[in-house]
Amino acid sequence: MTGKLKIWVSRPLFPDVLARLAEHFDVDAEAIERKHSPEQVREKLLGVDAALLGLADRVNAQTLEGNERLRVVANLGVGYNNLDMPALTRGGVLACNTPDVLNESVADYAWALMLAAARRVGAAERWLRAGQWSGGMRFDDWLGVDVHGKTLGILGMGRIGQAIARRATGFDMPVIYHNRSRLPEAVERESRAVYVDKASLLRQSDHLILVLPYSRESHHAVGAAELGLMKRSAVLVNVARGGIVDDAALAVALRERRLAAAALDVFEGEPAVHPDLLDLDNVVLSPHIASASEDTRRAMAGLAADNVLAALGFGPRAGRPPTALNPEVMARW
Ligand code: 8YV
Repeated sequence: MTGKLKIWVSRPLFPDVLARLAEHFDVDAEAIERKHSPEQVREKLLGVDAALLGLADRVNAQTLEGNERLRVVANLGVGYNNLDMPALTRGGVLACNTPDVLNESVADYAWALMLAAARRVGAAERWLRAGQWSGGMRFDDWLGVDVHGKTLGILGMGRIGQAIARRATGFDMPVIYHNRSRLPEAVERESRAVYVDKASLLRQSDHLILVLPYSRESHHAVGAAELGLMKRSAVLVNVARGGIVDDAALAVALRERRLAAAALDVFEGEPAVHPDLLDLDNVVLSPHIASASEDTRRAMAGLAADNVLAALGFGPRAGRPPTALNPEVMARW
């Protein structure tokens, strides 16, 4: 026992962030990316004071069982549906996430996916790489769906949704949104977004981007019935969480051309992808990388480290972790 606090970092991370942590902690950092079972998470957490976690690592009553030592878990992400907040709060464990620093990059990527799906970028590239262009191309081949001038719908209008909406100005797109609660008028004005009920959003959107948090209530928020309300020419984009879309129902709608195209960055049960989606050419698939720009991933890792260090009394913000979800637990330490 060195007397130093211990931290588990469950995903490979930037060396300079690990070095910062190592000034105050014994760092147990995973060198390779892998999925941990609940038993492995429990075992790791038993031996540490803090953890920096990937979103695949679930922390709940089971993984906290018998743990008297753990003080802080910091998620490498804004979403924290992997954390059972009541269980953490009961156990006196502080939870932190990385809001805001990723808003603009995730919004950029949502647009990238929307444009790629609408204009068939992935399928066209696969066709070209397969050497098929040499056989010629008809004037009416590769027809996609326009983006400019169409109605952009956003389901879930938090800070990322608002960043997505702001980008619509340059594309001359009216924006409609649905959210659990309506935004204050000033925010609506700034985002140029008009509130509609969910059914109207589904019916009127030419391009619909999902960016709502995952919860029991948002599970399969877009399933067969909701897809049935959408235009046949519509494009659906999910940068939120797998499980918000019923991927099996989506595959059927795409195969039957009841929806023009989709783009998914997240999947129910990822890294597994529903096999029916893999067979389709009118869906763009990407491996949960909406926040993965150099600057943003560095900012996320830095913020997660800031939270842990501050929570445990180090650095300029000692005692005041910048983005804690349940700061009230610190009074019980
Ligand atoms: C992931 C995300 O954190 O922030 C979130 O909630 O889903 C992403 O930014 C990131 O892809 C690492 O898994």
